[in-house]
Amino acid sequence: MQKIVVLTGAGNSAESGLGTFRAEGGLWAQHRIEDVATPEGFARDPKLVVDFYNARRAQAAEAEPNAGHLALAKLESEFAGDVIVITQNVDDLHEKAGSQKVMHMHGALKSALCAACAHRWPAPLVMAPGDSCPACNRPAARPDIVWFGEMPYDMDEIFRHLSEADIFISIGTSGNVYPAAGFVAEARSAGAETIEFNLEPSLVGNQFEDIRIGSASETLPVWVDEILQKSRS
Ligand code: BV8
Repeated sequence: MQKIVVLTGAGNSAESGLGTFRAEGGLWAQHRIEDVATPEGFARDPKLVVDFYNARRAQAAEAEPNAGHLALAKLESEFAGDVIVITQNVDDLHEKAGSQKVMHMHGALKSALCAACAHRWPAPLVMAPGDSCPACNRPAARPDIVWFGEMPYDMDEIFRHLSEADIFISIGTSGNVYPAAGFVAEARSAGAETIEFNLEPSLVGNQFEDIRIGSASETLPVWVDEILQKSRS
């Protein structure tokens, strides 16, 4: 059974109105990474961090999936083999588009995490520092987001998928952040065909066999139809 492994980044959600990180005026331009996406930043100023994610949670709640998300959902439902989406994004646009097999390696805005007992529950739209955990009652609730220096989720399962990939595609990510930026090397060593979809080559663009330049909402639907056509012939 053919397996397609998909990695998505902020560029996949850009056309749904959600800011990317490194474009000028992007999320990191308004805040320093160290202040809003590290455990140290959270310890230093929990309100700044919780409010940063409250704003993004509210924005994501209003956002609609774009043609790129819908193409990936169509691929999963119509492709004869297996399609796994591994996303660096913390929005739920893949799920809103109908994708079922989605792995949020950097966490999710819709989830809350207890720093004391590791319980997870659906995050309220607005979180506040010191919210108590519904399981252990301690005031240790935090956004269920993987910050810099923290271990991304489900890495063992992700590396297994990469070792089994026949095709690996990476969409809308700049290749700045590891371990996600290292996935193409893993997939290549497993013999997968590798394709990057971006407005411009990423920092690891030279590791891909093929690159489709353009907006994901345009390049992805074209590629998905090609793949579905090929798998039917
Ligand atoms: C870990 C959640 C190990 C937060 C995120 C040196 C010092 C310290 C650390 C490190 C270091 N070197 C490496 C590291 C590790 C560090 C890292 O990689 N740092 C970088 C900055 C150098 N990584 C980590 O810390 C990771 N953990 O390594 O743990 C470990 C080992 C043992 C024990 C414990 C731990 C954890 C990283 C996760 C951080 N959290 N997100 C949040 O969302 O607020 S990362 C954050 O940036 C996003 O989640 C996203 O994943 C990531 C990358 O951003 P992109 O998605 O690529 O977005 P970007 O804006 O950069 O690019 C957008 C792209 O889209 C562009 O290429 C653009 O051209 C394209 N585009 C735009 N529009 C479109 C488009 N493409 C197509 N169509 C369009 N329309």
